[in-house]
Amino acid sequence: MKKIALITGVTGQDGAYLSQFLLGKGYEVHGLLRRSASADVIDARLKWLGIQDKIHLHDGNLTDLSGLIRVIKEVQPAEIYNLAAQSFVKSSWQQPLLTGQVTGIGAANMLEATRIVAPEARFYQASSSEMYGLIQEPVQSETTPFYPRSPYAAAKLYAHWMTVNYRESFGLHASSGILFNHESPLRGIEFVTRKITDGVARIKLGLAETLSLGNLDAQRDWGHARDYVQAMWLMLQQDEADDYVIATGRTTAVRDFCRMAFEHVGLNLEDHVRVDERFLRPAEVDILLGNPGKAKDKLGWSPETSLEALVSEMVEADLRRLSHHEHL
Ligand code: NAP
Ligand code: G4F
Repeated sequence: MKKIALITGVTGQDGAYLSQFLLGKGYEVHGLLRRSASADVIDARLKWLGIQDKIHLHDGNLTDLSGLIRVIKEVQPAEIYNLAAQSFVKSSWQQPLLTGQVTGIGAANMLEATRIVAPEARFYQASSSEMYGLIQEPVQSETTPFYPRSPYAAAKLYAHWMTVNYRESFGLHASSGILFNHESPLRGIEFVTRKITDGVARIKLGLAETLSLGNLDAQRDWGHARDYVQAMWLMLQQDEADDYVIATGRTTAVRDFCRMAFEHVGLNLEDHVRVDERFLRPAEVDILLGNPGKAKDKLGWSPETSLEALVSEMVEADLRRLSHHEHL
């Protein structure tokens, strides 16, 4: 009998890599798909990985509890990965209530649907290092106090505590992964790493001359999404549910990520990068740096991809994509 997994956010970066990983482990993978008028492009990431025909897709939306109950009832999953969210921090100031409804209440809907229909299922919540916000300790771990700095982070914090609460109140096997930034060639183009690697590829190919960015001094602990989805799975294989920081333990400024990407194609960032205040945020998270010690000790997890390898994989993928007019 194949183990059955249900993934919300299956069309996103992590959903695609997690699907690929679970298929490799012999799982039957089901995904929640929100209806879109652009149905032809919505599964672009699954197509990019060549797995679109192997996933069972179900119509549903995180804001629609009755639909979630229906899908969980139909699928009867052993493992549920709640990855769906309005995940772009900058947009959360423009759409604070929608972000709360999807990223916060949406997670509560998933927990509630699980409790009602599949209380034996193991549940993963995609928590975020953004919850640390205005950092209270120089290196953040599972015991560092939170200080959210955006509507997105506040919504994630609610979802995080609801996950802890459902574990403690109802005995759900519900774990929360506090993931630091993770990137890949499948990262959305609006996030800074992919914006940079796409911009560098365009400049290299003569399709653009400049790249406009916001705060170049912000620092992030960047890993590879392919490594991070393995940690999600490992959390659900433990006897006891728990919360884990997933990070590399190395932090890098946006400026230095950018420099590495330009140097990869033999160009200088100073010749091409412009600072545009449209990309600044009302409140910034200046620096994030995670301590993945607990994940290493208890899950046996460590990141495998260096930042250098990540930058080079992303730039090469964007060069290829633009040269072959591929959509993503
Ligand atoms: P992503 O690429 O933005 O994917 C988000 C997914 O959520 C997409 O599949 C999207 O569907 C879906 N979604 C959005 N609103 C929905 C709704 N109302 N109902 C159902 N589905 C909805 O995000 P990601 O980078 O893969 O991240 C996965 C999760 O981890 C997110 O919860 C994110 O907040 C969290 N996280 C990410 C990072 C990171 O560095 N990547 C770090 C910490 C936590 P469409 O394709 O239709 O838009
Ligand atoms: O790539 P970002 O948009 O990611 P951010 O805000 O750190 O959020 C991501 O990671 C979180 C985990 O910590 C996730 F929870 C969340 O869902 C998302 O995946 O921005 C990174 C940094 C910021 O400090 C931003 O101000 O880059 C800075 N930045 C500078 N110029 C820019 C730009 N960010 C974007 N998106 N675009 C710019 O032009």
